Amino acid sequence: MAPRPREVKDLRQPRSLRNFIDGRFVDGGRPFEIKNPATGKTHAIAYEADLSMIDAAVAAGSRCVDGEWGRMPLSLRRMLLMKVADRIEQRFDEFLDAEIADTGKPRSLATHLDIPRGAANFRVFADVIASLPNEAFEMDTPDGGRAVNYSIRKPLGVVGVIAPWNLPLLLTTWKVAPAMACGNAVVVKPSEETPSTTTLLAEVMKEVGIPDGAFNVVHGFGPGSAGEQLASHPGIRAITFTGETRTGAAIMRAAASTTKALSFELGGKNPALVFADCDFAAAVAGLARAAFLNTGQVCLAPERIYVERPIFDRFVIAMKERAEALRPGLPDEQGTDFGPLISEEHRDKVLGYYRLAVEEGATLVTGGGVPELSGPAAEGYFVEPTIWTGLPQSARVTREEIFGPCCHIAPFDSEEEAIRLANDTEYGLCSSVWTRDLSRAHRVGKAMHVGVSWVNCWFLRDLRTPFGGAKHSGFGREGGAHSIAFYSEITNICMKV
Ligand code: NAD
Ligand code: 6OD
Repeated sequence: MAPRPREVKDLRQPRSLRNFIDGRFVDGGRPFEIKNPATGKTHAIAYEADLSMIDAAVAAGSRCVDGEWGRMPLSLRRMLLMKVADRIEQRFDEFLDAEIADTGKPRSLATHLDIPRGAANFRVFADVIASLPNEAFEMDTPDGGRAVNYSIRKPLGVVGVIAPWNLPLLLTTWKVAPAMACGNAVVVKPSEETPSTTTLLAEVMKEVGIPDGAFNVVHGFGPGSAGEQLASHPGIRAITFTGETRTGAAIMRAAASTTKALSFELGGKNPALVFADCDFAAAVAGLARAAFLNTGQVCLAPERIYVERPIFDRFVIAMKERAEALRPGLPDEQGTDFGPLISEEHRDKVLGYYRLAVEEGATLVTGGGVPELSGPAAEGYFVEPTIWTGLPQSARVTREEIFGPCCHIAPFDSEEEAIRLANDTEYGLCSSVWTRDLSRAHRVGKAMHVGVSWVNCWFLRDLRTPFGGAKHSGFGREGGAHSIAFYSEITNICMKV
């Protein structure tokens, strides 16, 4: 793709990110700063919604589901969602600038991943909702007659969307699009670290004519703030959440007394299994990308890589070369392909694991510290891509989710051992198996106790397929018809004929 011309922005004034309620940006709320993690500089101010704003957003959503949005003919609703996708693409550079300012990620990454998926999510679910069949069963009745059962889908009501910071637009729209396709209203709480693209999305909703109240944005934090207030709100019928497993547990507790439907995409400690018969170059390229993309801040990243012993040493050296070739820097600098972590706090956490790995007896293959950078990036939250070997399966570094650009590589001697090691975790989000043997690929892929089991690839999938985690990585599946099942209320109509 040809580079897009860049407008020069006046960044002396931080942007103001207000709450969006009932089709309007509203004043008020406690201000908090949003920093660009590549420089540590404040680039925006968001306003924490108070309880009265949350109440207003839920009430607006509820009116809209009972009124214009919930009753809108499907063809019109579908067309509006397509327009949202078109408008994201028309304002592509603004979404890009906003996402980069919040996350510090390389422009090339957000150009190819985050923003296109934001638009694609709306197109996919506009199509899915229009093409999904309803169930129907014809039956005999006790009096010798017949009855026909058929199911119809209705909106649940107001859905709370609580989003994380790692892929902000991608993960928010992954939930907003199917929820709205089903005729629900949404109240979205973006992460307090990355509220910009969700706020921009509110402008888009208004511009394309989404009815007031169908899409609301409330800014804030988790406990005692907008996140908890949404989770416990009696007017909200469902919470869809992506984030840490611990946060999921807190949301369950907050949501319990109002018996909400919940869909959770949580943390992971994902294994990759590399067999000696794999396409070696493809496995190295695929797993280096998987481990370090988005500075390792992808829930699907393989933090545990198991390699069959005959190719173990060669694999470790090849991964080391890949890690050392990554260039950290500002998002727009020539050659930057490795961004910062999201915050100083998260950097402290990741560096804590870097120290712990050494204390636990790891052999440091590469990285383990902070890169030396000059200029504005010197104040950014960068760490080095890091690889370890030599840790036991019981080490905290090989059991706990780090969510940084790091992986531990260990050898295995048999297929059975590889499967056992891979499944020896409390998480179950995804896995990847690298082999040329199709029978083994199927056997091992099936043996993985995960929601998504990749073979010779990673982060690749048709958006109509089920996505979600097993064990502590979540519950419920989203994607295609699975999303529609979660975001709709199904009524069976049984008609005696
Ligand atoms: P997080 O759990 O800290 O925060 C996620 C969201 O929850 C934020 O909007 C936050 O404000 C809100 N929140 C926090 N505490 C809350 C509470 N008590 N009640 C209600 N809301 C609350 O997660 P994060 O740090 O933003 O993201 C990183 C985590 O997300 C990692 O664990 C990663 O694995 C996980 N993740 C999972 C997936 C997936 O698909 N399974 C995708 C992306 C990220
Ligand atoms: O691609 C998706 O739809 C998805 N939910 C990805 C999750 C990535 C985690 O960081």
